[in-house]
Amino acid sequence: MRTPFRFVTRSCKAVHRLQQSSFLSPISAVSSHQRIAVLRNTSTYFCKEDRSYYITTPIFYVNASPHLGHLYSAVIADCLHRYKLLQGFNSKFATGTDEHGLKIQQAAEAAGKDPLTFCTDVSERFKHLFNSCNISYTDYIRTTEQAHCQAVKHFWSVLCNKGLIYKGSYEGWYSTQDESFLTASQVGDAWDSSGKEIKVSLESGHKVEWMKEENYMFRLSAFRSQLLDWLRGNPRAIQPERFYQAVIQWLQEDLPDLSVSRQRSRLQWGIPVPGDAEQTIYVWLDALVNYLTVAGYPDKCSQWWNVAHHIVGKDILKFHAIYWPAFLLGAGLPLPQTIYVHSHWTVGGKKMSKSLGNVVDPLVRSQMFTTDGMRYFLLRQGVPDSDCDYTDNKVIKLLNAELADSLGGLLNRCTAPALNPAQVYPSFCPQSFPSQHGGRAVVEDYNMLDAVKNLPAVVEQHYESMHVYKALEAISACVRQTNGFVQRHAPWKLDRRDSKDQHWLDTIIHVSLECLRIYGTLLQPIVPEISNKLLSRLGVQPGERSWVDVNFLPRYQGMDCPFEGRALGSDSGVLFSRLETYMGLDTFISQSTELGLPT
Ligand code: ME8
Repeated sequence: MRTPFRFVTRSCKAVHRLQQSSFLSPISAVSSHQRIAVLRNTSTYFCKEDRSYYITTPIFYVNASPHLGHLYSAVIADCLHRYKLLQGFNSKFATGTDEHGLKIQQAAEAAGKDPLTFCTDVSERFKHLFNSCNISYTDYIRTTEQAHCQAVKHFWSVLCNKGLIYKGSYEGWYSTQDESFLTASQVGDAWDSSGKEIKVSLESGHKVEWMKEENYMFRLSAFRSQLLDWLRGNPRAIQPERFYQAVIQWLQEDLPDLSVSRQRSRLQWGIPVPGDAEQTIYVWLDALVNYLTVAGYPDKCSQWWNVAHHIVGKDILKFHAIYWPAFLLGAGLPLPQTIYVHSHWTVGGKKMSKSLGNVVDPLVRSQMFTTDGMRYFLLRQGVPDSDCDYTDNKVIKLLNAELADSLGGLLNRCTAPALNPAQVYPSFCPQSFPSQHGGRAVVEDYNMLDAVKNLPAVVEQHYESMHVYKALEAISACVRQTNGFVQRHAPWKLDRRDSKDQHWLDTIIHVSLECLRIYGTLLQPIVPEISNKLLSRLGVQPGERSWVDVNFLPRYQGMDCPFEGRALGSDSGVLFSRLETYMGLDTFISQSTELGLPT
């Protein structure tokens, strides 16, 4: 769903004054919880009913601890949620854990724990990771909660009453690791570690087993043309485009009815089929309904359900783009607005997985590189269309170049007492930087102004299509241009005793601070702590940080600038400390263990 920016701006302006007067708190670093509260309050001033937004991550299996890939999905969703709040939307953001099914039943058995205790332990680990990384979810759902079990039972009964579920028998391949039924064409040969021939899923590489069971089937085959109609009528429903095409392709192939239950004798850890205690509801049907549970289903849920957007990894596209919409069509409910699909993080070219032993622990990395550092890295390097290989060295190089040197260096230069002894947002002098050429500015400076002026629209477009890396690329290019501007005019060489030089010096700093204000505002969804530090240092109040405040350099257009002449905020140290490459990972992990940090 694209939001017309002009509409947002106008609808927000009327209440903007209200917000300004309600945020007169002194400028100091604002805690992340306070900031989210401010954003929320801000939204309620100018939120209309129809400006709701609902974003979800997959709910994660609790068979193992979270890894970097899980954090990646959560960071993307958090970024879109924060961005929507900045735009004045009333945004709901759900994440959580998927706790039923054979895979979890077996993992709990292997751990020698009762399933619920096992699920609670691992679910808490996910929650702890997300809280530590400033994932500002509004809802954390666990599929073992009562409200969810009721919602699933209700959903099942609706499908049943519509004649879409029938008792049948399934004979075919099943992957417990993927909790997925597979057709013969989706299965291939492989050898396990002992050299024994096994069958595996061609897509995931996980082992499959032949099963033959009496169970309930869903009439999936009846939905092929409705699904194709939906997709053809909504070409942006699945993004990026290559995944949309993949789903269209799948829908041209075989689409057999889907088994939606397992025999209770095999699977006890799940929700019983209403009216048949011998069967347990298939874990994917159970799990997908979580998105409705959070929206309020089976009670009134349209406020959220009509504006739902899912973030998913490419491994679970089929479940979200075929099974889920078919279930929803069957239940007579609207389909999600967008399914944003992302690719995988690999290590040494292989998908991170516990069985391969190549998982990257996101908690350890966010302690090493800071939470914002990790968030920035994941969103700057993660490309939805293709897999991305993770190394610590890439993180160090990127963060040193873009956060420490480029952005941090710019802030430091423009606020250092040597260049800015009065510690204010200095005045802009139109004669030094006139809108017609003729002052001291050169053509590259005008190009920079154009780029920064257009930046919010560019960033908005990329955030809307989940190409966050492109938004960050654009911001980073502008930061480099602003550094070039300062370097080119070397304000430290100007003579303060000469009034023209003094005006030009002030103008250079004013323009650079304006650039920084725009970068800080646009970066809030990505690096909330760094942005807060930056904006606080510039003296930008919490109520002056939303999307309506990204009007760049009003003095250049002959308008007033509310920041001109204002005292800067206090200096709370470097924006982002350079990371040292000598800090070896092994050393860090052993230190964390000694300190009792969870690894
Ligand atoms: O599939 N790179 O849960 P799950 C990027 N419970 N993202 C990754 C990743 C990687 N290497 N590995 C995992 C399930 N992910 C079901 C979902 S939803 C109703 C039920 C992310 O714990 C990515 O989002 O296996 C992927 O789709 C999800 O974690 C799978 O998590």
